[in-house]
Amino acid sequence: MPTLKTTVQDESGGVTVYGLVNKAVEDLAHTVGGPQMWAAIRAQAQVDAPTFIGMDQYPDEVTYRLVAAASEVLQMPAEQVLETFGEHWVLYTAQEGYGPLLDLAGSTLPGFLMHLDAMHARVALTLPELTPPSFECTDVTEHGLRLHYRSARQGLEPMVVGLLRGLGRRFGVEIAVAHVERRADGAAHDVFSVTYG
Ligand code: 1MF
Repeated sequence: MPTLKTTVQDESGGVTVYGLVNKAVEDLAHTVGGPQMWAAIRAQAQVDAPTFIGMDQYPDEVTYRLVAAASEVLQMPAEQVLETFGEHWVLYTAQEGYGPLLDLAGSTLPGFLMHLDAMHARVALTLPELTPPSFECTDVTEHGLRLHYRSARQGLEPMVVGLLRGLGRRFGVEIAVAHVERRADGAAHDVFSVTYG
């Protein structure tokens, strides 16, 4: 018998995400418009719980609903919500006790990006249900690299742009990002050309 839960899981491809991600969305809503903004987004997304537990897992579908709701409430494209969220994630996790984890991954933008898969592997040791994306760097020079993004999740490419902007701020470098190959257009995976300096 199809319960609500199975329906939700079917729609999200069975993928779940740690509540920390939804808490970061909540934190961003508070930053942008205070508790009223979060209440409006939560209502639009039909999320009943007032908040999330960081170490609990939720269907991805809840997060996608929050992004769609934020897009409605803020009258801004979902792509822009995702990009803003990616940038906020870097700031938020640094504030929420994951600064040392981020420090460990590297002290320069290219160094950090080259260690991202190792960082996720480290997190996954204690959080086996983590579904981390993979970020592979090729064509690395002093001024740029190609970032190959592979994920079990779909539609989050704008978030990668935001993550890169957040990292640019973290490391105090100017960055430019171009999305040069798209899985949505039939490419094997998404590729970003990143320049920095
Ligand atoms: O599957 C997951 O639950 C999951 C959660 C977060 C998978 C990945 C991530 C992090 N990632 C989000 C975008 C994913 C897009 C995709 O799936 O295609 C961002 C990765 C990232 C990129 C650039 C710079 C920093 C990044 O992340 C740093 C990071 C990654 C994971 C955590 C913290 C910082 C993390 C820590 C604890 C977690 C979950 C994730 O769970 C908790 C939380 C509280 C208590 C116990 C466990």
